[in-house]
Amino acid sequence: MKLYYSPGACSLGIHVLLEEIGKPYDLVQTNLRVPVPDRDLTPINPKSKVPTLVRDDETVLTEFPAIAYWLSTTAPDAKLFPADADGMARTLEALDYVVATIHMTGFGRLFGAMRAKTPEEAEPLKTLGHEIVARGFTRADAMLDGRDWLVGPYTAADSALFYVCMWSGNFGIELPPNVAAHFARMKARPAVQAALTQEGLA
Ligand SMILES: N[C@@H](CCC(=O)N[C@@H](CS)C(=O)NCC(=O)O)C(=O)O
Repeated sequence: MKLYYSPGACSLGIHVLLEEIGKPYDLVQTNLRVPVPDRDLTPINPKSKVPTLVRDDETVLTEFPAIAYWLSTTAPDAKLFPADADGMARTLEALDYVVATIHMTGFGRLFGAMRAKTPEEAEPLKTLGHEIVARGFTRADAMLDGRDWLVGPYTAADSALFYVCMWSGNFGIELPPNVAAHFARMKARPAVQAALTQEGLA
């Protein structure tokens, strides 16, 4: 197995899951600053995004929730998704909320603002991006009320929340208390420490 990643990008969440599983895998660092046609990732994944997982049979799997689900079903001992239908659905529900809403619609706008050519272009992206992220973290905070992990047991959804928490500091976003405590719990996990060290972020 081979994970294409960029240090500190959303691929960090999948990197954490690979460490939790503990099976051998290789890391291939890709530079997302290179324009898509010239990116070394483009021939492997035409979407040219990380995370990209190349499996042992050389087939390529993309999209965070799909990779997380496949990893969890092929490594059931790591218990990254609960085995029961409701637990599975709740994990996907939380995971997709983090990836599709907090990351893509919230932080996506904040990253877009960084690439904007004028302040007029950047400002509305920043305003709406901050609003969506704040709402997302508030929702995650409510989900974490009285529990350590998003859906009860530790799941793949927690690794997704971890990578958006990593980004919050870059944008001066203060995490609400339950999310901040979750972030601290994540950073204490050996799998997270290993992934951060390997990505040069420790
Ligand atoms: N929906 C995708 C999002 C992946 C994504 O947006 N990855 C970013 C890094 S965090 C990326 O590769 N961006 C490069 C680009 O858009 O050119 C997923 O779930 O994996």
